[in-house]
Amino acid sequence: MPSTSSPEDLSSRIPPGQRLVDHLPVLHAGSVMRISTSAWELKIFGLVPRQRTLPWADLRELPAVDQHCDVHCVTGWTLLDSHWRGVKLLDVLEPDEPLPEARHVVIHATGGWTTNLPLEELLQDDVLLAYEYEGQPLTAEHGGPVRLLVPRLYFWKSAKWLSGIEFTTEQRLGYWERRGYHALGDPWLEQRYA
Ligand SMILES: Nc1nc2c(c(=O)[nH]1)N[C@H]1C(S)=C(S)[C@@H](COP(=O)(O)O)O[C@H]1N2
Ligand SMILES: [Mo]
Repeated sequence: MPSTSSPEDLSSRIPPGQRLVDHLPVLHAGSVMRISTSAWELKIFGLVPRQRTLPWADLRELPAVDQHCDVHCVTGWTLLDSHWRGVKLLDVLEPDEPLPEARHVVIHATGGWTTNLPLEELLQDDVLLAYEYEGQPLTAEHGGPVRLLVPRLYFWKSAKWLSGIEFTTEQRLGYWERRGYHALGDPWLEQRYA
């Protein structure tokens, strides 16, 4: 996307306390997970009518979209105009998913890492199951073959090596949230820590 923004426009896109970076850093707890597309699958479980798993081939049959967005890491860096391709979470869910009692979500990653968010944040139109970054298949370092992308919240909610989406009634804190990070994590409200 050609940038037509003036410096003034750019500063209005940088949340409080953030500084710009010019490329996407690699950042995660633990080691890089290496998962082949043939082994990748997404488990959809918890408060759903039927627990199910979505394999890579089925994900690729769903409509793909391109998305340009800014990402904001809680450690203070912001990357503007990142470009992703994948499937909207709203196109992955069946009409009867989740059950009406669901209020919260636990996102699971291969290796056991988790993050949590309120259901309404997951159901935003810009939440993506991303499998390409800047026109290339998403590398293992950046969470490939498939990661979650939740652009409205701090980037730690965008789980790399996405393996499961679990719907719950009560909020269940994830890996960083149990260690003091904010349960929601809105960068514009600077919700870094609980
Ligand atoms: N599975 C998993 N996903 C994760 C993390 C992690 O530790 N494990 N770290 C998060 C954090 S804090 C950030 S900033 C981004 C970094 O993504 P990147 O390495 O592609 O820049 O991944 C997020 N997703
Ligand atoms: Mo982060």
